[in-house]
Amino acid sequence: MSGRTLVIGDVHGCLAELLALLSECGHRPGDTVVFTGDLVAKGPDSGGVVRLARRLGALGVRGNHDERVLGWYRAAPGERKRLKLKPWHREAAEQLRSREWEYLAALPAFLRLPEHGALVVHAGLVPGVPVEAQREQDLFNLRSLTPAGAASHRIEGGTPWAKAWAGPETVIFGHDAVRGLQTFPLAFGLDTGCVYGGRLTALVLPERRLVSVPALRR
Ligand SMILES: [Mn+2]
Repeated sequence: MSGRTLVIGDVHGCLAELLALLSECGHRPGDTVVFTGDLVAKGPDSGGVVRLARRLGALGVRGNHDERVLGWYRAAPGERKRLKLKPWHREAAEQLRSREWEYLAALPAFLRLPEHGALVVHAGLVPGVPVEAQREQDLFNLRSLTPAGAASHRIEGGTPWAKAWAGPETVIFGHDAVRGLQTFPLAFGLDTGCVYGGRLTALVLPERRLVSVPALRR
């Protein structure tokens, strides 16, 4: 029997909850773990999360917070001070060592899981636009479509982009902790706000079963 694929929403340095979720899923050798991005920042142990992801050989995509922290990594030492990182980005950057940086930097902006007819992105896709032609800023930040059909990174004044997604792939994404779990026939939003005291959620493929664990702190 071939292994399963566990797609996991925004971890944000919540290592203890990630370990609990893997256990709750019955994670075993042969399973493929995939992250929807924002592995780091805001939570307590970004370094531990990336170390575990690397050790598991996990796949995944970069999120907007991963990008912010990677911006510091990619900058020349003399430019770093001028980036004015937020404290939670600086703290994450201080927790990463070279192998973890390399792992995070190598994550793509989108990932196809052809065996599941699925596509993983951190935030979203503008319906009707091929993934290769999407703007990176939308892949990392999209939340809504305005009534005129424009991409919006906000919640207010728009509807979830995933509601308008007509395939053909099933898209699995994170990023929208305010809306929380989103389940549409062809799109699953898995950011259930663990770092804000919500839950950490996985979608188990091929059976499309949702598994989640509560945050350990508020
Ligand atoms: Mn995000």
